[in-house]
Order: sequence, then structure tokens, then C-alpha cells
Amino acid sequence: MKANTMTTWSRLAPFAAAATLALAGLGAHATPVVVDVAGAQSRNLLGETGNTVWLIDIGARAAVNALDWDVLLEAFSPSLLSELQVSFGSSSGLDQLTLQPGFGDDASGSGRYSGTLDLTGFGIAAGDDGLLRIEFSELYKDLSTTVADGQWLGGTLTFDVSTSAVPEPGSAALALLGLLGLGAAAVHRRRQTR
Ligand SMILES: [Ca+2]
Repeated sequence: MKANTMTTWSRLAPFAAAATLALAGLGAHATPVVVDVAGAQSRNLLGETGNTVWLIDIGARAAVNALDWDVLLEAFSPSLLSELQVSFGSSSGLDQLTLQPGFGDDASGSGRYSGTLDLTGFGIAAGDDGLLRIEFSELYKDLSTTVADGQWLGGTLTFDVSTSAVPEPGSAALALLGLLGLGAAAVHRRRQTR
């Protein structure tokens, strides 16, 4: 397992961030954006056609400060639960982070996973169009490009969003750190339902 150097978040972090912004007099307004994942399919690799892609309006230049997830997944054999992933970022697609909720769970079938991550400092924010792009993809293609390797049966992704004090856009290096951190987070948070 990877060292969990990026897992020092807590559920208090979004509140602490909001308090800091309020003290700075920036008038930040924190809002939870809840995305129901039911029906999303992970078919192909990130960026390839056939994946489920959603564009959610969170407000122009709104920043994403935290993510909570509680999702029920199904991986169709021989595909594995660890291979289902979801990426999110601005509509440019250049600043996205990738979460693998079932990280470390190398089994087919269904599994439920939940967790939370403080994203302050990752620079995830909508551009002028206000759109958060969410793509459901697959880490390894076991099946035809026209059928799903995995399905998101239900549950939610909850993004904690603030509409001012937008940080700098994230770099590719930060995105990679985010991937590792989210993976480590998921493995510590996973629990299964069979
Ligand atoms: Ca697969």
C-alpha cells in the first residue's frame, strides 16, 4: 500500500476553510453540490468515448473544497471493483483529480465505499462557464469498448463548493498527488456489501 501522506484530512477541514475565508472578508459562500451517481457506467479508459460524462453547473469560478462519497459499485467479471474510477475538474479537463472508491478491492461483484477528502489546496475550480466535469471511467479494459466494465449502482458524490476565493489552477503534479491521495483514502475507507 502507498504511504498515506495525503490522508491527513478530517471532516472539520471544510468548516475550518469556510471560517478562514469568512475572516478574510471575502464573503465566501459554501454550498454542498450532491451528485447522484446511479446509472453511470465505466466503460473505457479516462478520456475515451463511451464513458459517462456529466457537466454540473456549480457557478462561475466556484472552487471545490472537499468531496464526500458514498457509492455502490458493480464490476462485471473479470473486471474488478478497484478499476472503477471517477474524475472531476473544470470543463477544460486539464485539472482533474481521479478517485478510485474501490481501490485495493481486486474482486468482481458489488461493493459499497465511502470516504471524505479535503481538497483545499488542489486548485479544483470551475472556469468562467461554471461547469464541473465528471467522467466515470475504467482503469483496465477487460470487456468490449461498447459494454460497461462496471456500473455505478447508486449513492452520491457530494462536492463542497465555494463561490469566491478561487485558488490557482492545479498543476499536473498536484493532480497526480491527488490521485495517489484519493486512492490511499479509499482503501482506508472501503467497506463491502455482498
Ligand atoms: Ca476492467
